[in-house]
Amino acid sequence: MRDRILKELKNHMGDYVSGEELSNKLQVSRTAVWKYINQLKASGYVIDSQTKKGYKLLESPDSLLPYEIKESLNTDFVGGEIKFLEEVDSTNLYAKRMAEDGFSDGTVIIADEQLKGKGRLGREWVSPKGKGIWMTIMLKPGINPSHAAKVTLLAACAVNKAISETCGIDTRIKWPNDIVCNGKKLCGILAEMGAELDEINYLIVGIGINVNIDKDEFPEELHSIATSIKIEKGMDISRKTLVVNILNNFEAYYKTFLQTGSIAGFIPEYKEKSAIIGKEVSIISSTQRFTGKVLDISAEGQLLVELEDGTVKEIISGEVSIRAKDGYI
Ligand code: BT5
Repeated sequence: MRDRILKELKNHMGDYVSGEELSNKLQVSRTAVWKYINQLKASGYVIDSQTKKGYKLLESPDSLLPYEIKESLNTDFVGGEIKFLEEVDSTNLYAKRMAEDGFSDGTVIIADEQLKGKGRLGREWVSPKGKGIWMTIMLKPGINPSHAAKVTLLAACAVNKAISETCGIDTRIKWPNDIVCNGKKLCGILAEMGAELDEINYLIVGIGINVNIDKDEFPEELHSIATSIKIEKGMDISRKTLVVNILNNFEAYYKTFLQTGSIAGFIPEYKEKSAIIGKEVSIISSTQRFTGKVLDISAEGQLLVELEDGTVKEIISGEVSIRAKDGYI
């Protein structure tokens, strides 16, 4: 309902719309209209209220309310349903709970703040209020679980393209799931699934992007490894525009993957934007740490690393963390 009221206010941009008209059109009481108007004000919308005239929208914030996003979206099914939460533990956890009850393919969960944002392997993802894009795309790909990791790679490609096109900064992909800028992490992607042995029931792709975070707003321990679009660009960026471009790009890439059953077509772009090809890296798995030189990324998305003894090791997405020998990357 909040979304429908926002839509009406935008349709009457520059004019007042009376509480009575809203209440008749949307079939809710005038008290309910007043309540939703107050919610919009609390989210940063500047709305003038006059007893005789009604409500007039004066200013919109950089809000991620579904209506704001849908208005500019150009997709068939990604973002067909959007759930916006002011606050959540984690959009991935929320999506998993929601998946149990069924969902439509392409549903997007977006939160303004995450209290327990998740990284890989139980790590934490810092997600301050109103400063980033913390969102999860819920999918029903009907593919074998062994192909799930490919969706992380195609998501990284799509998000990387959206960030550099929208913000005009040179971002790179650090295999498999990070987007970095000037050697620091700007975005992390966490894909998780619920599956039978031979088929995925649901695949959720969590995307975390540091958008308008200032340096001193990161916790101390992230100062040397994290950055934001604002830090790199030197100005605030519209989260809404970026979300729209990500969803548009993601759907295009994902459809190609479903049609061809392969990510081979994206690998040249992925490699061109890679932050690590040709670099000496440390590879850290749960059981060991070794160093090597990144030679290539295969058509299937595996990392090919030449070890010090000259042997070439194929690494599958998800099993390791990578650091440059002398820093983050
Ligand atoms: C990731 O994990 O990079 C995946 C992050 C996915 C976050 C999204 S937000 C929406 C959705 N809902 C969730 O709950 N999660 C997803 P990993 O590669 O494990 O990196 C985690 C590490 O990055 C942490 O241990 C920190 O060192 C660092 N880190 C934490 N918060 C960060 C931030 N905001 N920016 C940069 N680095 C961060």
